[in-house]
Amino acid sequence: MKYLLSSVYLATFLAVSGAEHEHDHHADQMPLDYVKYPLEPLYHTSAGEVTADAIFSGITTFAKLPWVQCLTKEKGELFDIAFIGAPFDTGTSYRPGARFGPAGIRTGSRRLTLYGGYNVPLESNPFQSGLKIVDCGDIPVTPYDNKVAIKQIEEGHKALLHRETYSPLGNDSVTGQTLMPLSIDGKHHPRVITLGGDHTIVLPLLRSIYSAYGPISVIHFDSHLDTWKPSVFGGAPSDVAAINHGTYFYWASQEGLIKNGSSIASASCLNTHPHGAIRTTLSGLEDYDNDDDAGFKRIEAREIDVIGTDGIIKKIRETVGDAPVYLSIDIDSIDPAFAPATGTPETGGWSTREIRTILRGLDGLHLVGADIVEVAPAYDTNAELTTIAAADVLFEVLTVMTKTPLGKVQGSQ
Ligand SMILES: [Mn+2]
Repeated sequence: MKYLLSSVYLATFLAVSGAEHEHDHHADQMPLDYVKYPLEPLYHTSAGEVTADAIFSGITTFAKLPWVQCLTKEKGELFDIAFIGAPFDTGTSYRPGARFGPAGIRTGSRRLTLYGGYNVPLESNPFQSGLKIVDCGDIPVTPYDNKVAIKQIEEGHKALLHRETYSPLGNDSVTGQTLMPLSIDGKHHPRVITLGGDHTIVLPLLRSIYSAYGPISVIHFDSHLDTWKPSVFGGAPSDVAAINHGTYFYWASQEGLIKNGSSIASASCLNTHPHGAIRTTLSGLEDYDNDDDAGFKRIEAREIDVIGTDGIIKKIRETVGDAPVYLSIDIDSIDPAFAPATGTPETGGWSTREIRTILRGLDGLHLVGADIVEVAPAYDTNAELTTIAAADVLFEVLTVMTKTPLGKVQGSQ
């Protein structure tokens, strides 16, 4: 824990002094702080034997990253990428249990750094990227009142998003020109990866994202549309019921948090949000009109049989273009054979191999933030299939994020 303490001290000192951050110690702040490798432990017995304080022992954080209490006593701690849990599941329509998702995903992630964390296909180690990556624990979320919970999630996310980054944005790797932030407030924001939680949490997350980036494009992996009108999807009883895990994108669209589209013919180019792995039943085809209005472009799960992962990646990239983009992954996009522990499982989905390939295909995009949702560990197998799948999916997301700085060269789009 030696380094952790010194970094807290350093951050506090810099915050007080207002000095520019020095980053020549980046090599030291890789997240494998107290568990560098299983055979390189910090603890030695009196006989000089080593005890592997690693992977299957010790307190569990995402990928064994340093735990920083970002929302409470370490509010001054800076980071570049933060994992945060949102343990909320009172917006589910079928099987509840995603409130235990953050804890489950962390358990599934323990082995990510066993061999050091180098991502072979992406030729990069996200844990040695030089960025400071931490696990901020969970946002406190009430299980008794959705209205309050949704506000808590928004405020918790905003508190992280509007913190100064640990590292400067830097220069373009090709031209050497200074990079400019992609935000509308002109600031360089850290990136937050949220561990859900049911999918309802994306409404408050997008409210937070909007506060920094304005109306955003979204890449959404899910077996379901989640743009349903509340009147269609369980929202009739009350205003609280109207915001749930099948309607949050409807509200995000209504509130202008995401770029809106149009179902009018020939205007499909306006639809900037690719949905991948869609295979839900519908109340009727009018659900698709509604989905179009919210700006989504559907990529059905079964299309992979014809166009393959390359074709899926191409469709996603053509839809979203170069715009800054938010990524939301419902674990139910993956087939229940690979990820059974979820609220509304649908057969006929993608394999873990396929979705990981597709996520690596987002390399180079400007991901401003991401989440994985609907992991409900109570329905998992003893082999922890789902939580491991969720963690591995986030490993790809994290690698893509660390490879591409969140900036643009002045004058470019
Ligand atoms: Mn969903």
